[in-house]
Amino acid sequence: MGEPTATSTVRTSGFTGDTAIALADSSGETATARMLYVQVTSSYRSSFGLRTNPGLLGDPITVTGTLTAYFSHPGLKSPTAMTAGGGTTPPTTPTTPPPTGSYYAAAEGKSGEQLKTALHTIISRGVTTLSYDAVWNALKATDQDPANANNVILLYSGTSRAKSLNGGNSGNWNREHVWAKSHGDFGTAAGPGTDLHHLRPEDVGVNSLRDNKDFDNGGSAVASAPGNFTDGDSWEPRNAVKGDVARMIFYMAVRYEGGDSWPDLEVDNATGSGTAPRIGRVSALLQWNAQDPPDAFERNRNQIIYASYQHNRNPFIDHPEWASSIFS
Ligand SMILES: [Ca+2]
Ligand SMILES: [Ca+2]
Repeated sequence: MGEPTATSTVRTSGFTGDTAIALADSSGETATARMLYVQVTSSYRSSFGLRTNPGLLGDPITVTGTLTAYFSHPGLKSPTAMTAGGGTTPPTTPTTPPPTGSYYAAAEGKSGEQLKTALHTIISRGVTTLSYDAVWNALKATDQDPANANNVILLYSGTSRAKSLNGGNSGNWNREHVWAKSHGDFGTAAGPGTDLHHLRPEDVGVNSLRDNKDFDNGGSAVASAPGNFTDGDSWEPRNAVKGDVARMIFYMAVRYEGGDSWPDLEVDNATGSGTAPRIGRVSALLQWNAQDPPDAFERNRNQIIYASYQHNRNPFIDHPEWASSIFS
């Protein structure tokens, strides 16, 4: 499609470099949100760089590699192969069927607001709520380091830290509310403030840096949590948990619809909404949901919460495609 120059800017003529190209499923695509930005490493530049080969614009190309963020946009860096011509079929991401076949039966065939309503009913039925104190031990199970059963993985910093170091002091980990509790002011009584689907272990210092900021791309690098960025009113988590964060926020917006005296939590497309029961920015969250699909760790924690604690699921981990149906 052209030469990406920024998150939402792709140059389609007058190419100035050979280092990056933007791909799309069809040569008529104009929306950068439906493009993949690919880094062209030095060995491929003479063959595929657009400054050297402007005539390749619109031609099919097959690129092999691992999806990651590039220009803060869904992308692929350090490709392991680039060849001219299209593949026979696009690589498909294996979709994991929900472990409980009937759990989502009432949502089947629905979309948009109807889907949201159906999912709200499904995930609000038969829920066990935890005390805030019980959250400590639950997180030691849901977020256990797969490589070390004595540790938990901290959400933003990615650090593996001893379960026994839970607490409120420097060097401890504590209970991060991914949906910041001031956004709706729901506190830590049994309810949204103790809902394991958005609670994660985090370093005390990193937790206070994230504070109650909304989520969005951009800002300065966070020295104590590599890969995270922040500015005055937003936080960008590291790439490996961008989708996790988005799906936790989407869950909260569907789970809490104003019943049981809790606020109606909703996503919006802003940052800095203060104490309103809102969190943004939905455009970044949808992008993150697409670029960081659920992995084994995230699916495992959803299953543990369902089987052992709350008995409800995060539908967006089982069906990440539902996010755009409801929130686009
Ligand atoms: Ca992830
Ligand atoms: Ca809601």
